[in-house]
Amino acid sequence: MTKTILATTTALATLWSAAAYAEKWDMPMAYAASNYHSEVGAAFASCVTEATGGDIEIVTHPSGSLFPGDQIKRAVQTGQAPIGERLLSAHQNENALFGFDSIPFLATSFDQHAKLFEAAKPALEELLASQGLTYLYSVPWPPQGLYFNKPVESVADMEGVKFRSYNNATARLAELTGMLPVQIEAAEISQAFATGVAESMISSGATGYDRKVWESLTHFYEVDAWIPRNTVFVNTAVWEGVSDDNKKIIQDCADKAAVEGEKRAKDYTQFTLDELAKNGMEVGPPSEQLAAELREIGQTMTEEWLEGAGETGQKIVETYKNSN
Ligand code: PCA
Repeated sequence: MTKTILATTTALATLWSAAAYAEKWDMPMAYAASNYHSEVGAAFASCVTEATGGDIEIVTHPSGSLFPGDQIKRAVQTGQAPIGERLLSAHQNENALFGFDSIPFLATSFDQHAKLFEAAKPALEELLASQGLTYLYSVPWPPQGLYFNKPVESVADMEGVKFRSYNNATARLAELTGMLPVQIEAAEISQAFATGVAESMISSGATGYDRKVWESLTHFYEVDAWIPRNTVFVNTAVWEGVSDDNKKIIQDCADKAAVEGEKRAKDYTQFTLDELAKNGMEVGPPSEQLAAELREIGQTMTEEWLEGAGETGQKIVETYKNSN
């Protein structure tokens, strides 16, 4: 009898202490569950849950189901969610540095982009830290091209077109080409195109594929304007409460996710462009005229960014250029 009571008490105590230390981290993500960003996030979550022995269980919520994309950063900053993934270039209004990955024609291949990211990473981590966020990992999107519901040979053809934007650079691009920008999260774009709220966008083949945009759009021009990233960050106060051992485990899982994510981005690029074509879209390079006109607009946007990002921004671009 005494033995049973003792055993039960010990079991309860063990359970109790396990419960006291086990934490569940809900992780909001903005993009389709089938997209590689979300799959890599889910693998990262399992990695952490398993390797911490359940001390920290991360549960991902893709498709903007917990918080829509434009609320994720604030949710993590305010502790409503401990961790999350966000396209940081959408927060360029807070600080121009967040837009380092959306400067037209600065880094248009994955290799160039990796060097640009390398140059920007320390400043980005510092900026996040100043906002109470700790950087964990980030993953690139494929190169950005232009989608339309008609053939477009020049910037003049873009006049008055309703354009779906996802960050400051995309909105500015619309303004400079005479289009009408409307900011819409990726989770909402199929509907926006179907109802005519938007008729065009700049994005990757990946997002066009994820959202089956061939149901409304007809042309994809491989402009390769830039390569933006999604970043996973954790609330710094939450992070400080994590044991050193678990911090190391989480960082290792994050490092793996970054490597896997980049590989998946590369694999997904051609696959999704092929799928757009298979589903009836015209996929190809822009006309020479369109490419030249876009380059000129890109020049203006680059100058504007450099002005906004000040010395830190200039240093990033300089370091990047020297690394090529
Ligand atoms: N897809 C995301 C951002 C960049 C991309 O390729 C989107 O369109 O929202």
